[in-house]
Amino acid sequence: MQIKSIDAIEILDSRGVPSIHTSVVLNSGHKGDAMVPSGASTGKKEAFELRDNDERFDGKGTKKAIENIKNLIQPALLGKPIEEQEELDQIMINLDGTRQKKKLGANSILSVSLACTRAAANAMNLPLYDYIRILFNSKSDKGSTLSMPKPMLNIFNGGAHSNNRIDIQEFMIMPSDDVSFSEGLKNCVQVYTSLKRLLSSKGWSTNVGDEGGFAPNLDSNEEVIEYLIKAIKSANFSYGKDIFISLDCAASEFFDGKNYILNATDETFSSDGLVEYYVKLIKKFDIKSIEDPLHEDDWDGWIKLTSELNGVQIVGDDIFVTQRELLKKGIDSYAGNAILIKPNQVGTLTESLESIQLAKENEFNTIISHRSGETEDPFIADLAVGVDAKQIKTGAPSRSDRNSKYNRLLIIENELYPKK
Ligand code: 2PG
Ligand code: MG
Repeated sequence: MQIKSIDAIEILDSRGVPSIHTSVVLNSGHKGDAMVPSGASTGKKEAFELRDNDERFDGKGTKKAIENIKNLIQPALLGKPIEEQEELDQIMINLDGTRQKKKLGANSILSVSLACTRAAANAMNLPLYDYIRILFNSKSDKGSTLSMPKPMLNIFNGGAHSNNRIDIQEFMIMPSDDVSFSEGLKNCVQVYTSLKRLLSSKGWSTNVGDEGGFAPNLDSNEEVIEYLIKAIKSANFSYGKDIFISLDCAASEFFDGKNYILNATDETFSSDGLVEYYVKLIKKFDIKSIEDPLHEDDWDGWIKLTSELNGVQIVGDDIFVTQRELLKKGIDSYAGNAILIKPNQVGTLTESLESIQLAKENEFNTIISHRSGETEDPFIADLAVGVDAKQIKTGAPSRSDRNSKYNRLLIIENELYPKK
């Protein structure tokens, strides 16, 4: 089956910022579409998001990116076989020709890449997650079986995702491995509701940040964690047994070029000082996973923290930006032990799958992730299941841009393990 036409329009993401919806039509009549997300705390080496930089939408329009899809990508892909995801992605990579996909824009390329994946799955009458599994296994010795991921729910938003003074960007809860996806999600929703009640009873606002988590102006990172633990307990769960806490510090956002500045508590740390701060914090509160604890170029700090924390998941987001070469450097230098996978940081499905393969070959954990600016497209839910990622991070259980992923996972779980 071959590509007959590709069309794209400008749509809006969850922050009201323009994004792209792309649809691919095959000569068989089958179709596939995709929408792409956008980050706020972005890594410097991420693939490039092409924006119009004109008077519309504060310069954030996507008309140029859409023109590129119609006038440059479409002619290059017309008539190409849809089953050849790698070849399709490679054609776009070559057509762009730049390291960060600056010519066509990674937003254009990714929307076509993912729409092609969906069109192929539809044409083969396969669920998207199953088609992704086939693609993934065709290139990997480490074959994937389908599995439901453990959700990481960001129920308190700080940093660049809110306007409070809290420096750590994401305070997440995770259910235990012993329960099913739906049971774990239900338990986390109960904690989310219990946190809302608790904050409200203390007179705090329960308005939410970009990823659906609460965002009141608490005094410190520690105070947020204490609230989370209280919420877990008052929902009748055992902290450290039923529900765990993980953090995304997004430390590049509070690094001033020399030091790390925690605004909420008015503290300044060197890299070594921040490592010490984390070691204490993680031990005190039994934190299970920490993402971007140090800024993306602070490799020495990353290596130090990784060597000091045994048994804690240390996740690279801005430092690896879903790119193989950076992940390879992390693996070789013992910087971190897990990678966050965001397809729009690299720009094609094929390159995302390659990074996941490299992670798996080296026993790095893989967490599939949303962006803070999302759409209702649940592609990452199928991706997490198809590559057997074990973990997915997609915000609080609130707002449909986040719940579209959780809901898709509930549907997939019911397909894979139907309830009698
Ligand atoms: C992150 C993400 C998603 P953003 O840092 O992990 O939670 O945020 O999309 O703003 O980079
Ligand atoms: Mg992050």
